[in-house]
Amino acid sequence: MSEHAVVLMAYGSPERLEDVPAYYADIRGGRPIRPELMDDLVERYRRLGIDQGSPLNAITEETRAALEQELGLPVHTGMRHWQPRIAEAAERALADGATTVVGLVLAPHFSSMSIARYRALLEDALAGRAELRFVERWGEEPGFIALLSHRVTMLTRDHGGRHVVFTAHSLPERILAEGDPYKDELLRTAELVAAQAGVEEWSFSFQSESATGEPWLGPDILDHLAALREQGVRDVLVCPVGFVADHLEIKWDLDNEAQERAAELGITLERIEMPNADPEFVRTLAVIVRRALAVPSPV
Ligand code: FEC
Repeated sequence: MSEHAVVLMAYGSPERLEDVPAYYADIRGGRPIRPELMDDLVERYRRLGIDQGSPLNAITEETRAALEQELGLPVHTGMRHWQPRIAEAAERALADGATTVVGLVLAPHFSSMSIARYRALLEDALAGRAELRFVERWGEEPGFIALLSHRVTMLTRDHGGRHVVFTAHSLPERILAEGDPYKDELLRTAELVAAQAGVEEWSFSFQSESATGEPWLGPDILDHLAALREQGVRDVLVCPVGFVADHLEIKWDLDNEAQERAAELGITLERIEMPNADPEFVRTLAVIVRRALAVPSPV
């Protein structure tokens, strides 16, 4: 029994190819899916090798276990679009006797279309049965900035003139008119990492937009690489700031699609390793949780 618990939330990923239709239906929230888009998604997961397991789910479990050990508190995984669901994680925390639950999403930047949805799922599941301390954003967390800037430094210091492209998942452009802070928060993280890594040549682009028929935030990385090439850039380091783990959007959209486009353009493209379950990253997550619980971090 523990009065404090953490619900650690992530996007979630299908474990087998047969799960892809149900997973995609969950993402679409019941809205129809064109058959060619479903076929395309199944094919991407097949080429990702999902039948050997989903990297995202495995890394999330590794992170959960390490965070639990670091904090000495129960940490339960809740997936937004797969199992275990956020509601199951909330029930487990309550069954453990938690009266205060910290909600932490493995995505650093707030958006009404992202973090707010995780929050609503957790709030509904807890239904007032425990106090919720929800972490809405952590994109400026010093440990996170230090981890990314260290990785950027290691991959730029011997590469004079290397251009760093920071990336994050795109969202429909309409969020800007709604005053959503997502884009500003992403740019702030990029600025902080670039400053700490001493990088002067950098830019920001979005990735992984969906074919939903409305405009999404850009520039998309595939177009951005072409624009950079026109400016004479030949050597690019990609630093994703809106994701923290290896998953489809990294292993497919960057390591296959963007890599292929870069090769066509004659650009050398490398990316930093994702934080995944790196002990330094887990310590940063622990700092965030302890702050939410107002327990001082050990020095
Ligand atoms: O490895 C995996 O299996 C899962 C990878 C994955 C991550 C992820 C993160 C984010 N998404 C965000 C927003 C949207 C919006 C839509 C949307 C659609 C998809 C589809 C797949 C998918 N997302 Fe995702 N996202 C991941 C996977 N995402 C698969 C459906 C096929 C496709 O469009 O390619 C559009 C929904 C709609 O159609 O209505 C919007 C945001 C993030 C980053 C924050 C987070 O991790 O929660 C924002 C990982």
